[in-house]
Amino acid sequence: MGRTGAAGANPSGYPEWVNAPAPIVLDSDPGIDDAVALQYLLGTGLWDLKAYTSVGGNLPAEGTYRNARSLSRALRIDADVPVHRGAGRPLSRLPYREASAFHGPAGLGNEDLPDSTAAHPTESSARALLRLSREYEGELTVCATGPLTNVAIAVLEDPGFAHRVKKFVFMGGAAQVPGNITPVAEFNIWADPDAAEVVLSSGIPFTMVDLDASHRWLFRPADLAALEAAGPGTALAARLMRTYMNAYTRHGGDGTCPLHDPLAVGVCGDESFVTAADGAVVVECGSELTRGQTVFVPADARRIYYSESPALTTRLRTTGRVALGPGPRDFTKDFVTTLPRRPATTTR
Ligand SMILES: [Ca+2]
Repeated sequence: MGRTGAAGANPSGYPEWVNAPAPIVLDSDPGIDDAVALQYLLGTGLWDLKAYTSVGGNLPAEGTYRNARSLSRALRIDADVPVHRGAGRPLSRLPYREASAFHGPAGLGNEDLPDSTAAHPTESSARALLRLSREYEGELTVCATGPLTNVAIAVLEDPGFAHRVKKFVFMGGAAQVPGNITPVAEFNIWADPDAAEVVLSSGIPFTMVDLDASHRWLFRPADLAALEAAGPGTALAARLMRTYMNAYTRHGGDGTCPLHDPLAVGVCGDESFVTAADGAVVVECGSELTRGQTVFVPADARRIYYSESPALTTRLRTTGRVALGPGPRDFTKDFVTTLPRRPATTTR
């Protein structure tokens, strides 16, 4: 499978292999910000996208699969990158509740994009993740921008998955700030908290790109104007972002919107878009009141918290990187300048 990043001359002068795009899977529930996250990923030129695995979340699984296929066509990767159908429901909860208030009735604003003509793979999203973790053992980055159901199924089916993945970056959770679906829970984690706990206790080398960081990298009217001025290749992204900004405004926003899912993709390549710390994240699965809350326990605080609980003391040894705010590198600027490098087409 060929590289899917931006092609062209290597300006660094280094041999091609020095900057060879690295294997990645994007696991996603498109979704407006998932859609622009895919375009951003392709625009960076950093990645060789091995599969686009869909998962239910913003819509039921059939809807996100359909949207993932049409986005792969719009970005002209459908001949090279397989799109897989994801889990139909959370691990042990009622079906996903759609988020049409933010993403529009079919998940992509008012767009009606044509379907890809690619064959439908029989392999599920979780199976594709498992296979690719073996084919690219120690090299594969997995980026998740929806509920963690597919990733959890992969872990449950083969716990070795967690140790074959080089890096797992996901958009979800709220470490030290309020939630966005309940006072304490972020949507992706709330949608399937049991899956999130399976993944975050698995030993997978994770980075949590949470609301602490994503609510700080905002997309503003001037950024929308820049996308609109960048030509037909970003017209789809501009329409989607306009819809998304309007939804945030209707829900009490100030005319800006966060770049949740693109930020997770950005952090796959460069952690300096966020400020992060080491620590454990434990997901609340037992309570209806605090369902999906992500309790962040800093690595250097583990000795003082929960010392009376052997089970929690053991659980807290499983740590990763947790975003606590924006980093020194300007993500919004990188997002706006990167998207035009990978034009999308909406023609039938
Ligand atoms: Ca998403």
